[in-house]
Amino acid sequence: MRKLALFLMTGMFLISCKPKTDTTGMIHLSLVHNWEFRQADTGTWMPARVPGTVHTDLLANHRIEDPFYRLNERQLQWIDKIDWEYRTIVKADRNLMQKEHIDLVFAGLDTYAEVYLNEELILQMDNMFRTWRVQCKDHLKLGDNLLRVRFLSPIAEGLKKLQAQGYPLPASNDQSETGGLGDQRVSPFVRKAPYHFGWDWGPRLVTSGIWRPVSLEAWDDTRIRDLYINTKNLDRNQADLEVQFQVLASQGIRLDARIYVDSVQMLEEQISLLPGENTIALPVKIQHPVLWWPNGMGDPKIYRIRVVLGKGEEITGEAEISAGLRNLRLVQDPDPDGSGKSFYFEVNGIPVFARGANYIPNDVFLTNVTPDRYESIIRSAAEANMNMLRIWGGGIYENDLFYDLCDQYGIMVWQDFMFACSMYPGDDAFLESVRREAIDNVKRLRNHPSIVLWCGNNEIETAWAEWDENRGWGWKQQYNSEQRREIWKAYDTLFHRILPGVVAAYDPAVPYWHSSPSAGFGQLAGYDTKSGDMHYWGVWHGLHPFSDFRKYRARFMSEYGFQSFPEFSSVKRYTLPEDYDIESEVMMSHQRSGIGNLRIRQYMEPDYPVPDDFEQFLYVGQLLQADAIKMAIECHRTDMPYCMGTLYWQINDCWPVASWSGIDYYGRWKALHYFAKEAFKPVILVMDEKEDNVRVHIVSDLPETQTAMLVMKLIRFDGQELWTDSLPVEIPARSSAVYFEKEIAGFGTTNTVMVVSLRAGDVHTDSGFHYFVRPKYLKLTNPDISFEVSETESAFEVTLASKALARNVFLTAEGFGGQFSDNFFDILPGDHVKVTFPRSGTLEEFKDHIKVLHLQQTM
Ligand code: BMA
Repeated sequence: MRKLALFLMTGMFLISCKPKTDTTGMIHLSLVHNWEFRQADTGTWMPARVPGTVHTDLLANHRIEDPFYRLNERQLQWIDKIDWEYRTIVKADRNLMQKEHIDLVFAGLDTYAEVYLNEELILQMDNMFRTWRVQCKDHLKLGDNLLRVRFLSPIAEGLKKLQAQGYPLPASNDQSETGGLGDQRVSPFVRKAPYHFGWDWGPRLVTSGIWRPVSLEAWDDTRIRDLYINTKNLDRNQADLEVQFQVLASQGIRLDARIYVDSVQMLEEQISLLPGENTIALPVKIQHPVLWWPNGMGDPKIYRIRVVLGKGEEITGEAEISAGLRNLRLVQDPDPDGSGKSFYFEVNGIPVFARGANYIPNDVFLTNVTPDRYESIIRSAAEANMNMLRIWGGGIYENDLFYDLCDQYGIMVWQDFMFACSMYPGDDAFLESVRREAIDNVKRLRNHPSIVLWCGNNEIETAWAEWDENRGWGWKQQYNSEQRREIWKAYDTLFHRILPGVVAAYDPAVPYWHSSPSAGFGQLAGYDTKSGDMHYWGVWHGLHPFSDFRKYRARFMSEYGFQSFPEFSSVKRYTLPEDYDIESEVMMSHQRSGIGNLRIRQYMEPDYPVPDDFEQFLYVGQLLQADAIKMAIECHRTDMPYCMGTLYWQINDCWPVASWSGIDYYGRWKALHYFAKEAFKPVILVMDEKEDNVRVHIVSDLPETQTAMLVMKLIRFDGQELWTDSLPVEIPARSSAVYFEKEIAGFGTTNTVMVVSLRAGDVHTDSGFHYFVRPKYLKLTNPDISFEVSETESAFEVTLASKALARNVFLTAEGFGGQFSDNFFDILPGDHVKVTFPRSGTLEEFKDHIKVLHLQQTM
């Protein structure tokens, strides 16, 4: 008790957060300050950050070492086995206490938590993905109030559930062994981000904590919630909207409702409220609406829509949201010959080829992801000409900011529900928890025009393979018939009833797809399906050659990938020089795919010289990955309109690791991201070889026909031009075709490159290089690269020149934040290439830190 009194006293001296009162008189009191934490019931209280996690608080208090450094993760496995507690003082002043209603709102608690207000238990939670709100006026007193949250070990709770189930459930990526749990995999039972339990690109760090903001909300008469814009009809001339919301009213009352669109009042109407919850729907028409468009198709217009309730001048309730107007369809039309079905998104009546990647959470410690990091990843996606990200089901339903940014940058979101690579329990409590979780998140996110699909899960349908005894990942065969029936029933209930039911009820304009990949209900996805979406892992897992990306066709390719390491300057941040070997214990611990290093070598050997030098090995590995994914993207795009989407695995990382990512944990673009930027341009040239010929394809995602000139050259590595030809071309809107073919014999050799460019008038729209042999057989000579640096107000400009052909020139400026506007590019002899880098420090310093690596050096 003495300790508590002391804490209450010291609490008074800590910075307190000022309550904010809005125009309606509603008080918002943010409770993210002055928290302390400790191991439950014992130990000393230490300062804590909210939102935060136990791990990050232990680190900040120097109780543990950096979890991402070398092998430290292994020492931290005790943290998830015990309980933790957090506390703060809530100061309730007269103003607050006079309010009729006071709610305590937790936007997210990870995961099993008991909340005590003045030592009375007021809330128990068991689902990280839900929002929790509890009326707490009866438990609050004027002055200081102790708010305490006790987090129960997610492992101890999970083990109880596993025991209750009586048999284990499959969870392929749960690294229970690392956690000291043997084969007891608890992740399917715990509604918590699945990747926290480990993945084939992630560590096992099972967090607890107050991971989203917490606040008090106090009001008197009315409170508006769940404001939702339901687009009834939308065309060029008019948008017919239904503005829906709930009003909680203390008493029966008549009020004026006003609706503003971008600050212009569009409607005023009297509404009658009954005491309690009221559902209101008001019609609003916008003349000549401005539509929301995906990146590259037009501006992503965002409207601000505000609802105000009141009487005369007095405002009693107010709510505002952002929304975008777009017509959306997932088109699955039967093919004319009846063999399959299309699978593409149509936005505002226009078919969209989806160009993008899969996305995982940006950190194992979610509260370390700053707004800048969110901005950086979404901007990187947009800069790389992407128009879609798939929020993969093993992570989280992202923060609002993520979707705001996707709305602004025109990035469509394929949103999985958080289920991946596991089967799940089917007891009533679990199913009800998931139903509530789905409602919370669909309601929270449904006004974002960027969300174009709700998808049940990642890879579970294909792993279980209910419709074919001999297919799947060998899961179902482990169970007796009764267990199998039980497990499938849970799956069927979750993904074919509960989740689609929630989407239909709360976000009817957005389609639901039950699993990725899937060929459709009752059919199995595989490499031979002509419907649905596909994950093609023949390249990588199946050791297929890169050229098989052309062979395995899909209507929509939602996953495929190839690994690489982060660049050397990134690797240095989590290793010591003695670890500089991809097989060292530390590097292996930052490589979670059992076959990862083997595969990289297996694919590198036939294509590239395999460098002994560690730094060069990392560099060549990145080129290999970039080649693979570039080829895949080109195959999928040239196969349009049969194929209408390509999303590679994966855009980002959640810690420093070898993985399939195109951007490493520290935000550095790998060769892949630069290559993807080129391959995702709206109009691209694709060169490939078929039988004895080299071919030039042009793919256009543009909405109108283009006329252009195709200029082609054959250049020897010493600069000699051996051949040239040009061809006027007309490129139809949204098309893919071959425009030129030439026999290779007597043309392409080991020391020549075919350079093709496309010019529309004076504008150079794309260019591409085609080499006729694998990189390791290229007869490269020392290109003798020279460079000059100049500066503008915001950037350094580096101009490079080379005497002979320079292949895959990789620039680094270690110690300088930011990245080069282009990298891993080729320089033709006699040509100049100019790249920029964000300016910081002096020009001289920057120049001294520039390092140039190119392929010939690895030979
Ligand atoms: C896909 C994903 C992830 C995995 C990746 C690489 O199947 O859905 O589960 O990390 O492959 O193996």
